[in-house]
Amino acid sequence: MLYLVALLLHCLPLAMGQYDICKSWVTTDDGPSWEFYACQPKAMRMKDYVTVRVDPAGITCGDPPERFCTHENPYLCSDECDASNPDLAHPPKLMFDSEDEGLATYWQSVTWRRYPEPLLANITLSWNKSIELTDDIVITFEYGRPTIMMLEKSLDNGRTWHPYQYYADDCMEAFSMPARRVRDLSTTSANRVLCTEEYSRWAGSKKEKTVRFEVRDRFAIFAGPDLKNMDNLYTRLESAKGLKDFFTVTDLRMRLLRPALGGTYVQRENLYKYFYAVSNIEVTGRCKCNLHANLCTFKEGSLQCECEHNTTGQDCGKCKKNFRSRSWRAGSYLPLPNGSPNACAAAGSAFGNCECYGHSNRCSYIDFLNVVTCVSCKHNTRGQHCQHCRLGFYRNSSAELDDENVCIECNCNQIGSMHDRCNETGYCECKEGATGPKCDDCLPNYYWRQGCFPNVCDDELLLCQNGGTCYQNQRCICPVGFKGVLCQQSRCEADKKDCDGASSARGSLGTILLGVLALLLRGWVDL
Ligand SMILES: *[C@@H]1O[C@H](CO)[C@@H](O)[C@H](O)[C@H]1NC(C)=O
Ligand SMILES: *[C@@H]1O[C@H](CO)[C@@H](O)[C@H](O)[C@H]1NC(C)=O
Ligand SMILES: *[C@@H]1O[C@H](CO)[C@@H](O)[C@H](O)[C@H]1NC(C)=O
Ligand SMILES: *[C@@H]1O[C@H](CO)[C@@H](O)[C@H](O)[C@H]1NC(C)=O
Ligand SMILES: *[C@@H]1O[C@H](CO)[C@@H](O)[C@H](O)[C@H]1NC(C)=O
Ligand SMILES: [Ca+2]
Repeated sequence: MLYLVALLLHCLPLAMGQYDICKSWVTTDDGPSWEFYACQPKAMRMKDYVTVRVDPAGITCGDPPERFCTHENPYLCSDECDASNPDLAHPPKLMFDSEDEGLATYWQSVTWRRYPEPLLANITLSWNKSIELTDDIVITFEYGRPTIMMLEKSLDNGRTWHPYQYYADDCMEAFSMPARRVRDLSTTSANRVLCTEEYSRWAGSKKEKTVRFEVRDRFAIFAGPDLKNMDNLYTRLESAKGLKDFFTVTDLRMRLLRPALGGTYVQRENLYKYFYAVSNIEVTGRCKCNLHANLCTFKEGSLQCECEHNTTGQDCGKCKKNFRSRSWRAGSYLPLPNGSPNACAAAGSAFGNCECYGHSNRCSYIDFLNVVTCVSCKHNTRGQHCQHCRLGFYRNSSAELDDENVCIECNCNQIGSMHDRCNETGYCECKEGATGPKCDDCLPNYYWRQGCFPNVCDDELLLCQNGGTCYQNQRCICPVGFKGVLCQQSRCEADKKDCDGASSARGSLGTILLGVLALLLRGWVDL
């Protein structure tokens, strides 16, 4: 009986479907214990957890109230948008409500009354959490789909943005890109960013309302048309570089660049029929938990993985304190079918008591010293416990010892510094004349030219003489007739051949004046 229970429990992960559970209590010949598996949360309707921002300010219709027409009925402009009237307002939140049967609720922009200035709008969706897309993104437009738009994504909470897909009724004209279809992509191009014309042509505003970002078609390249062969997809996600990240986002942005035109050119006499109206944005995905959690909950306004395997963090992206004897790793879909949990291990459990602060997976016993030491410390660390920074790096004072960013490169200026090392606050040791934390500046009275050199001339002590001018502290540019570092020397004096009897009256205005002054003084004395 006990054996049967154990067998049942053991089979549980298979019975529940792939990667649904993180651990199970199993009985083996050695007694009962936990067994761990790679696991991931279920896919969810992500629009329920999103925050939205619509730009620019004033793009939402209704303030002031405005009439609009439709392409079906362009001269019957009886519809009105009025932000102050709940029945006639079209705020952004109507893109995310549940659409009951019947009338659609939608966000609507102002009309294109400023034509020919372009009518531009950005709709930015933010989750403050990495999401892995598991199905198509579907955007529903009432009154016609844009003739030009773009989808962008961010992987770092909106700090940087990347194009995700281009949409236009003429890709060449709008983006100088050839039109392609996701269905025609191959295994090597599954993560290509392309321009499609499938969702931008006029087909009547009631007929074709949706614009898609095709996730399923891309999955189907590996998993087959009905997504039956998910094992193949998971294997590819694990091995193909950049493929997993391609389906991962923290933010999405729709850049609406030109509204529906009703299948013809822009009719200037009736601009009230051009605008954007979005009734729904469907995003299906799961929290990215690095295969260390099968639950993701909405807490304090953000999605959060319920981490297992002794990991922690919003995405289970690091090991819990006291479980850092090897460096953190994401779980893996491989080997099929249960994957590898790659759990974090308690300090002391694996290798005696050797803490490596998560910078090494291996310890080794050094016989003649009788110590256990970490091997191949990563992240630019070194030492028995990977607790020091390698030469040429210094300690990041705002990072804990187990942080990947714990060591910062010194980055000493190669020319200005003595060597590539720095002190604990990142200061490099400078050669004579150089200064600054990285030795890439010069002290006063030095100039930079492949290193710091003492000034040859300046405006204070090392003045160029005889009317010479100082060029970038490097040399005096002397007037004709003078030479020397500070133009202090007359060419005649140096080379008597160049001068004749008139040489006594030579020199700059200064010397002449001095001579005249001397003569005057003598005259004065004679009197
Ligand atoms: C939309 O976002 C892009 C960056 O993704 C920005 O360059 C552009 O100015 C924005 N447009 C509007 C209308 O806010
Ligand atoms: C984003 O999520 C993190 C982690 O859950 C949280 O600390 C932070 O306050 C959130 N930021 C916003 C703007 O919601
Ligand atoms: C995590 O740590 C607990 C002890 O706090 C231990 O019982 C459990 O087996 C560990 N889990 C994994 C996956 O190592
Ligand atoms: C120092 O560590 C913090 C925390 O991990 C990190 O945010 C920061 O970027 C690091 N500084 C540098 C210069 O790498
Ligand atoms: C590092 O060098 C700078 C400049 O010489 C100095 O101001 C700083 O105190 C030094 N820091 C340490 C920890 O020695
Ligand atoms: Ca709606």
